[in-house]
Amino acid sequence: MSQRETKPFDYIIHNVNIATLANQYTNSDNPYGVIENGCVGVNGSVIGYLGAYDPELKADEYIDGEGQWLTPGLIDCHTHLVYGGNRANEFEMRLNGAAYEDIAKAGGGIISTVTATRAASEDELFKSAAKRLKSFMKEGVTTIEIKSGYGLDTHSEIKMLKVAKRLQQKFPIRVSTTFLGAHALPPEYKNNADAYIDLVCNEMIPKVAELGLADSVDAFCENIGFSYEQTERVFKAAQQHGLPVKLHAEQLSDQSGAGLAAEYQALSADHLEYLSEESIKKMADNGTVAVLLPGAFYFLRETKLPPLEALRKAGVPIALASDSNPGTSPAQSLLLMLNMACTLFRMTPLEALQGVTIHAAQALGIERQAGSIEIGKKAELALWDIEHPNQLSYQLGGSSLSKTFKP
Ligand code: DI6
Ligand code: FE
Repeated sequence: MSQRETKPFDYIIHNVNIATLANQYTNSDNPYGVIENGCVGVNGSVIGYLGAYDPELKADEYIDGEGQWLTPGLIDCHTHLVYGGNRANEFEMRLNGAAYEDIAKAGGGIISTVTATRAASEDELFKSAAKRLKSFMKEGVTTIEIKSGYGLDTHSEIKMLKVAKRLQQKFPIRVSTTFLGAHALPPEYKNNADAYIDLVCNEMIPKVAELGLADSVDAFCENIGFSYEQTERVFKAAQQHGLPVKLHAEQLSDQSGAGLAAEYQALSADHLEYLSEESIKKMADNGTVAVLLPGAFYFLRETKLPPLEALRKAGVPIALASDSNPGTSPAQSLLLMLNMACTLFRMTPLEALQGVTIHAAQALGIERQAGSIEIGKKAELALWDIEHPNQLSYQLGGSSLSKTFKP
């Protein structure tokens, strides 16, 4: 008590129901780890008190939660938020009969966004990404991962990552940056993918690491992306530069990419519709998070479901993300992804919420700071005008966010 009296909290949020999603508070009777009519005390940027309201608690500011619900701030752990142009025209093409792979092979798809991204200035990229970012923030997102991957030359990849860093400076949000140079083959390396991977490994990764522009390295392992061997070369280069890896894996076919990623202690393997039992086991053994992306599944009208039951059985943590990108998931809503994960994948509302909080934090390697409400973690919180947190998955559009707290 004496410590509290001498050093009051910066602020206290009281009269709130708290869905902590923290292991220490969850059990089978209380799966969301709820503290009813609870109170959170924050010092600096850190949660210093969590529990019942105690009139002895002193603070500079008292915030009345009016009986609303407090959750961890939401985390979108897989986005391509920064890019030039949009691909509404290709959306229309697909509705007139063309397949995603046909469009990619015809030089459209990712490459058309590469052309627009290369042509755009840093300011232009910032402006268009900021618009999308605001839309995510209106729904309680306090951490967002942003990948490069539409520059595909050293200068343009760095330009994208700098824009992502600038978004973090200009908005009250945590941005985790990912270098995705091995996203697609740029036109100047047509039929020479190995030479492009040389460039990624020998020039881009060292440069990005030296400039401190990336928190991790990703690749697109797919028959229209990069092979298993090429992906492994990217992982080795990342490892040499001390950067953790993650992977776009098994989105359109099984390339054993998720298993490879797990062998490199990847933070996450993402997409996973075509994931095999063998790779699931490797993910479970190595603590690699499965990131499911219902937006891309929906937008491509994919029919092969990710193996949810097998992932559950193996105890692989499952995260959910928007994959916000101009080609396969032009999403600007993370809450919508919760609903899609429930309706399309049959995830439960609890799993969906864990997927954008505690499991998403693990997918970004920030689980010691964010993802649940616990003493010692950062006060990155969202306050909702709802009757129960399951409503976040239930609602189809709209946002019940009252406020976010972000240091
Ligand atoms: N998989 C995807 O769904 C996106 N990237 C990837 O590797 C698609 C990116 C795009 O089409 O622009
Ligand atoms: Fe993606």
